[in-house]
Amino acid sequence: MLRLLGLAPPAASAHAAQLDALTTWFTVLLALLGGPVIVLIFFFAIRYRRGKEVNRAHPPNRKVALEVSWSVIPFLLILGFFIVAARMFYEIHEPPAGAMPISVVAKQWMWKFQHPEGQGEINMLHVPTGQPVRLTMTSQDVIHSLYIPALRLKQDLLPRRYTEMWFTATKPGTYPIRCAEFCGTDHAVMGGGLVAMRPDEYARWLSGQASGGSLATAGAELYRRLSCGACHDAGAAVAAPPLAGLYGSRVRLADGRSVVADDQYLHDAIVTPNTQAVAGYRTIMPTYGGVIGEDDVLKLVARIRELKNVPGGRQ
Ligand code: HEC
Ligand SMILES: [Cu+2]
Repeated sequence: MLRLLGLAPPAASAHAAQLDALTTWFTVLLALLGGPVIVLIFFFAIRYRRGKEVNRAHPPNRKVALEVSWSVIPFLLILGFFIVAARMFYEIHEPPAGAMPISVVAKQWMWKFQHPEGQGEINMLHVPTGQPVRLTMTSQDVIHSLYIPALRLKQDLLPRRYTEMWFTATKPGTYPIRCAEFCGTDHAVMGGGLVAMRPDEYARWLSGQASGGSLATAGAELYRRLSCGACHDAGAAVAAPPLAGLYGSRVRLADGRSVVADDQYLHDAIVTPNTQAVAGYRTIMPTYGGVIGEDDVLKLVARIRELKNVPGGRQ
């Protein structure tokens, strides 16, 4: 209905359609509940205005059942909406297993998208329809916010933090992408497009794009170039924890905390190692924060994630 009235952008995901329905019906409910009150305010204001000859006696007139009903029924109706809305909220924060991972790095003033097979894009994001897509996002500089109105989705991208967002595009087409967080001089032109394509077209598009190998392959290459192995490989002269089997395991830190090695942990271990040194090691790992960009960190993280199942790794 919102779309028919021209009040909403096109809806290109199941979530968008659901959210529009929720908004529409909630508006209808509020109009039904609030409308009579407003009408009565005007009615009484005019009927009982000063100087008007009218019966102002106000005999007590209690109808308990009526009073209870007009409190309880709206309460239950609104509670129903709350439950539906809360379920949708959780759904959009739980990417399904097997969603296609795409990484996003924002910087003043562009979006860099990286497909799992390594194809990179600037400002345009091509995705297949009918396939859940999970975006892992971070920022190279200030806070940005990835806003795709046609998906009714918006999520901030924070420097040094990974945030996530997922969707399944349902309708092929090109939809605008905007930055929804003021981020500097050219914020207004920081945008782009989401191109939803039929899966066969997407496959054709993808195979026509240059790829430097998957993220993890690029990460392995970086690992070599930055000589991480000089400390971390078996038999290195320096004592550093082995990275095989690290992802998803529990790590005991020098300050006594015990944390799970997830993407964010690996990110921080590389960018600011001294904030979370591993127990039992000297803090000699170089800080890579100012040395490599967030897109390179994502590659290293992808590589270390891949080392999860290497035999002989830690538990
Ligand atoms: C000079 C030696 C050295 C180099 C080079 C080095 N590291 Fe480290 N790294 C360490 C040491 C020592 C630790 C454990 C102490 C700490 O956490 O600071 C560590 C910890 C880590 C951890 C956390 C490990 C765990 O068990 O939780 C990760 C992940 C990591 N390094 C990744 C890398 C990557 C990726 C590179 C290359 C970009 C790299 N390191 C380069 C010495 C090094
Ligand atoms: Cu921005």
